[in-house]
Amino acid sequence: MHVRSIFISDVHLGTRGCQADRLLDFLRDYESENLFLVGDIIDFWSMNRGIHWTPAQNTVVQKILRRARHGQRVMLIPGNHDEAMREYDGVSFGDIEVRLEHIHITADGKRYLLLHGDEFDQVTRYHRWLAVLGDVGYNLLVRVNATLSKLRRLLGRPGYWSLAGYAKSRVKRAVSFIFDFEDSLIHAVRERGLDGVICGHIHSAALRPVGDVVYVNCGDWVDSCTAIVEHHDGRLELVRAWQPVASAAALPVMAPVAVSPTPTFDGLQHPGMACRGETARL
Ligand SMILES: [Mn+2]
Repeated sequence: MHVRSIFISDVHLGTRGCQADRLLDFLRDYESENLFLVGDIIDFWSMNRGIHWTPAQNTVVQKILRRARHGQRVMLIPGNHDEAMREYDGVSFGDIEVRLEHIHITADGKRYLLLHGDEFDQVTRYHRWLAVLGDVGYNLLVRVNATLSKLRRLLGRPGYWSLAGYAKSRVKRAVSFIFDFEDSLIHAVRERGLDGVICGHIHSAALRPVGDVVYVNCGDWVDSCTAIVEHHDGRLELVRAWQPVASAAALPVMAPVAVSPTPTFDGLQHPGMACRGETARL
């Protein structure tokens, strides 16, 4: 299919979670005039801790470079996981433009603010250490908790500490975290008199009118495998390249969490599932 623009974010190349094969399928299916990479494309944060780079991930990079070489407009808007690129605002690398943000005008004349969005995430903005901690892993927390429980028993402390209960409270906080994020972006585009925002960061795809503006989130290629496309008439569409198997979908973990597009709480019946740390990276 040929579309006017493709918007993707949060590919997290260099991590085990990156679904490069799915992305390749998607890129094979969709040709476009514009390709906007809306942040966290290469995950330098996690590569500091070890690189997981597959042939498919290589191919993703090659395909993107190839598109740029063949006259498609390719723009990279750095996110927080590839923030090293932020120093190069306005610079073009070969055929790829780097911009901190950009205003995209759709074929029907609507003006959308393009940005990754982490600057609207109060956790990564003001508590970087907390975001990094959350990123390093909930698994560790779970292990610590197991040890603590043993200690509690050894010390004969009464009471039961429920991991499921704890996880549920985290989910509530995660959901309100997403609302806060969306609210502040909606507020920002309204203030700037734009028609909408296209962002990423929270790994929760959306395409939703909110009053007079449109909130659009590209989602991610770690869990939900989603992209936004703009058709030749300017209409935006949320494309789901792959539907994850029901409740095996991402469970929210530490504060800055990944929540599947429509958060389902079923998995919380099984506390063990909350140990999946792989999808907990924003
Ligand atoms: Mn991010």
